[in-house]
This record gives sequence, structure tokens and C-alpha cells, in this order.
Amino acid sequence: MDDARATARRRIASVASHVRADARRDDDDDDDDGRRDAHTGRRASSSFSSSSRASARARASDEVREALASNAPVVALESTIVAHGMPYPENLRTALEVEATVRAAGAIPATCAVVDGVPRVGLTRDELEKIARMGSACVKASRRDLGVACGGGKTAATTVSATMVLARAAGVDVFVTGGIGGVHKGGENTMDVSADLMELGRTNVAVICAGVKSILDIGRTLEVLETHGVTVCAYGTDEFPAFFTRKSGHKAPARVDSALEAARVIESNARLNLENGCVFAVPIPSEHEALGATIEAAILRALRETVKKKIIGRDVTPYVLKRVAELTRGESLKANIALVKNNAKIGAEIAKELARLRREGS
Ligand code: PSU
Ligand code: MN
Repeated sequence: MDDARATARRRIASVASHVRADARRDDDDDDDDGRRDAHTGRRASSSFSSSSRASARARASDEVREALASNAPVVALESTIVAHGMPYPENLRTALEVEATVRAAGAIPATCAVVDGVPRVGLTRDELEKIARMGSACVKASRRDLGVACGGGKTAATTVSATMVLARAAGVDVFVTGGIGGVHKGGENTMDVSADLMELGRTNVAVICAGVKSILDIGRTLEVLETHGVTVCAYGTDEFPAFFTRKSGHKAPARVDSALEAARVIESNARLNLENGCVFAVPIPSEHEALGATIEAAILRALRETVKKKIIGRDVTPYVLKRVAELTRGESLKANIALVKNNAKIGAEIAKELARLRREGS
């Protein structure tokens, strides 16, 4: 007993000395590179510091920071869809086209990722290219993985959940992607439920997507979203869309018919100080839905393969996406690209309406 107590005391003393050493290092950092704001004496938010403590803060690009400061519309974009969702070079081309679509619609794009340990909101073209080329050599980071990626100086692509965390930290309210994660088929037994759903319950960012893929259990996904208090609206339709197809067989809990209506929902949640996020599910444009049934069949086959090959956890979604693209000879990829661009246009319009509502205070 005494021995155990002595060991515990030694451990506490050793931890305390580490903490003191860290505090000294932090002080040194301030002396070294703590460019401070002349007026407030605080470390200037735009200063880049190489210290791990400072670099763990979300860092917005100058363009994004300036847009936010002047209440201009900004649209966050994720990077897992680039690194793990599509092959190179289509992934880079799509990422650049999606950013251009957001700009053409009058908003500033802010692609999110962790680059060499720094959480970033708004990437340069070179950084986007690095992530696109690295592909699955990037860490696929959900909220869970952010600290490990930043602390370890890694380059990580962010999923919907991690992108929401970074967007919120930077003050970005609207985020566009292809599809969100959900409850996997059989999730009631495996507990494989995407962290995206819990993030949507705790982080106030509006996610514009094409619904959830039928590789997931759509009914249970909607149930979990309700449990977590997530606002879910289908856009211009009554039915919750299923990514490659406009219909899922599940009615959406609510419907909006314009960017202004969506912005009003977002603003109302904000005024109520609700912490949860929103999902605006935009159906794939009809002209790109033609191969919906073929793609569905490929999805079922790919899912059976994951069971046979014992692919689990965060590797399931990237595997299925890759196999479905192969099995449909690239047709699923084409549809995927078309729907993301459509979402980008609508997301930018929602961000614009939201900025206008806030300017007018109405
Ligand atoms: N659905 C897609 N394409 C994707 C993803 C989902 O159609 O690229 C990505 C998103 O980044 C999403 C993540 O947040 O997969 C969910 O992964 P998981 O199922 O491991 O939670
Ligand atoms: Mn999972």
C-alpha cells in the first residue's frame, strides 16, 4: 500500500515537472515570435507561429478572414471528398471547379484541411494540389482525429464533422459537400454511426448536401439526426434525397423552396442560440440521375465485398466509393461531380441570403 502511494506521488511529481517545463516553453514562445497587437497587447490573430500551441488554432486564409470581417458570404468545403472520395486528377479538377462555382455565385470558398499540423480554413492552390495528390496517404480526420493530426504535424483531410469544427472556429456558417455520413447498414449491431451525425447535433453550421448515399441506412440516419436535434430540410422537394437518386422513400422532416427560406431557418436557429447544425438536402439534378439504378446495384455489390474482405470503420466509405466508380466505369464519379457543383451553387446562394439578412437585421 505504502509502495503504491509512493509510486503515485513520484508519478504526480514527474507530471508536474513536465507541466512546468511546458509552461516555460510557452513563455519562451511569446518572447520569440509573439507578434502582439499594438492596441490590445494580445497575440495578433494573423500572426503565424510555429509553436504547437498556437498552430493548433484554426487558421483562416487572409481572403477568408477579410470576407468574414466584412460580413461577406463564405462557404466552407471539406477535403475528405478530395483525398478519399475521388481519384487524382479528377479530385483536384473537381475541387478547383467547386471553388470556382462558389466564386461565380458570389461567395468566397474556404476549403478546410490540416496542413502540416496546422488546421486551415481556406487553402492555396498548391495546398489543395498536395492533398489531391496525396489522396489516401492523407489521414482521414473526423473530430476525433483533429488533435492527433495537429499534434503530430500531419496533413489530414477533414470529413464533414472535422470541417464543421474548423468552419465554426473560423466563424463560417455555411458548408457545402456531396454527401454526409450516416448510420451504416447493420449499424444497430456494429454501432458504425458516422461522427458527422453527432457533430451536426452540437455544432451550429449549415451543411448543404445531396442527402445520404444508399450505402447507408437512410431511415436510421434520419432517426439519429432527430435524436440529436438536427434541423433537416429537403430543398425544393418533400422527399429526403439519396445522393445518386432524387428519391429515398423517406419523407424529409421539413422542406424549403429557396435560398432565402433556407437562410431564414439558419438565422432563426442562431437567434434561438441553438447549438445544433442544419442539413439542407438538395436532390441531384434530374439530368444526372439517369444511371441511379445501375449505381445502386454497384453499391450493393461493393457493400457485400466489404463484408467479405472485413473492411471496417473509416475505411468502409472510401472503399465503397472507389469500387462503385470502378464498377460503373466512372459514371458514378460523373454524377458525384455534377451534384457537388449543384450544391456549391445553392450553398453560395444560401450564404449570400444569410449575409443579406444579417446586414439588414431582418
Ligand atoms: N459520402 C460521400 N462522399 C464522401 C464522404 C461521404 O458521398 O467523400 C466522406 C465525408 O467526408 C464524410 C465521411 O464526412 O465520408 C464520412 O465517413 P464515415 O462514414 O467514416 O464517418
Ligand atoms: Mn464509421
